[in-house]
Amino acid sequence: MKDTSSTQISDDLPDTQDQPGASRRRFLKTTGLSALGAMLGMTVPFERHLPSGLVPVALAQDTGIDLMSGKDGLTMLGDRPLNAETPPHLLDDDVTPYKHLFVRMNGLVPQTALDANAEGWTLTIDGEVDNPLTLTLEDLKSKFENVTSRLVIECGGNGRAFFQPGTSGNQWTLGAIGCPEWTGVRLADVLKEAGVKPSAVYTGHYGNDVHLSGEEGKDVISRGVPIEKAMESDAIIAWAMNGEDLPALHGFPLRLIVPGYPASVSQKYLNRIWIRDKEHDGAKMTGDSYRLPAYPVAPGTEVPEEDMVILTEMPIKSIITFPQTGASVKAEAATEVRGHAWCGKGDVAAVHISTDFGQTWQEAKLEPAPNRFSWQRWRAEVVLPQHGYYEVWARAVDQDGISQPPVSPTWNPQGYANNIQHRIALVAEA
Ligand SMILES: Nc1nc2c(c(=O)[nH]1)N[C@H]1C(S)=C(S)[C@@H](COP(=O)(O)O)O[C@H]1N2
Ligand SMILES: [Mo]
Repeated sequence: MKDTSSTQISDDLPDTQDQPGASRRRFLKTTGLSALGAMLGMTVPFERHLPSGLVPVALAQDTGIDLMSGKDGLTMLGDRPLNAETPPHLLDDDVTPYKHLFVRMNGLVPQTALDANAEGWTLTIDGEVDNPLTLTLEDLKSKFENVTSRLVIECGGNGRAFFQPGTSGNQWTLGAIGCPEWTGVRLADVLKEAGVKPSAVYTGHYGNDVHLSGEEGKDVISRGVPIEKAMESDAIIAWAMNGEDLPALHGFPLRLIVPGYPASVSQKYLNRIWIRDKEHDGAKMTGDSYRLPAYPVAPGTEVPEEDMVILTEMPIKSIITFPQTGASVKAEAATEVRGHAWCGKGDVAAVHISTDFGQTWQEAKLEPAPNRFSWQRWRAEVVLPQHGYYEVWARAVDQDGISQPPVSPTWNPQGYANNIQHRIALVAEA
């Protein structure tokens, strides 16, 4: 696995444009040195000695430290933008609490969110609709049925670290995933109120987070989904997570949750949904971003852009959340193993586990989902026959009989949708 300690690149492309060094250089080129002083609000006497490529600490939103203060046990992948994942054993809760929810920022947390200031916030629905809408939070809360559901968000790049050869972007292992409880209104209800025209093809989502370059009005990320997906009843426009206002890191005051798809479509800091008459072409919607080759390719292949297709449904997947990998258990005694399973198509069909490196499998007990697109709890009892080293492997199966591979699935240039089986180590004591 690659060294992740200095990962600062985007989850999207080897797009140097999004690296701090590049933005700093562009910043110097386009705005001149005195702008740095203006941004810091004071003169910078040794400005000429600031090495090119180094972002001044005061501008780096290294408030990363402060921003992470309510988080517990997450692994930092980078602080500009802020990215952190959760070790599997901290994802044991049925409903992921704030402290254990991964963070994926493509840009900087907007000031409105840092200040928890929703005053005057509106959500605009425009484009291919009969009645464009501009809704306040109050409008949303009062004019549409309120719904609460547990919905998985999983980064499209979760599992990227396991691909060989490695692909660029955040080296997520297993923990860019969570299943909090969201409260809001159905996206479909709001779109119906706006009156979607027959010409509608795609949604385009916008938020007010700040581009790493600091350039105003430059979109950080603007993705969308086919209009048919948006009109399903599962997607919600949420203002609360686990019964409280959305936290700054997770989209205050409003975000989309479009379950089943990579979480990049679940726009945080949501202020506009533009209904398009063609596939949306916003930031990180085109090129290689969140796209897979249309056909299987050999690892390391360069794939022409026109052969890349948008990643939609996330594959079947599971994690083992208990015991923690490396734990000691008693040989010849029943040991509980448990975790969660989820699938971009909806419900999971089954979970199997193995303690003999995949020679034999036993079926785990799988609980029904409280609602579609929640993850599902599974449990199994294993008996390890004698003292020694074991591994527990877990594999979930989807409604079509498709399961998780024991090694990374088909390689793709940006390292998306890796649903390799999760394995933990167990030591059985006599
Ligand atoms: N406005 C905005 N929305 C965004 C992003 C972002 O950078 N800005 N990142 C997306 C990506 S790539 C992911 S994986 C999820 C992460 O959600 P979380 O940080 O709440 O866990 O938010 C999505 N929505
Ligand atoms: Mo993501």
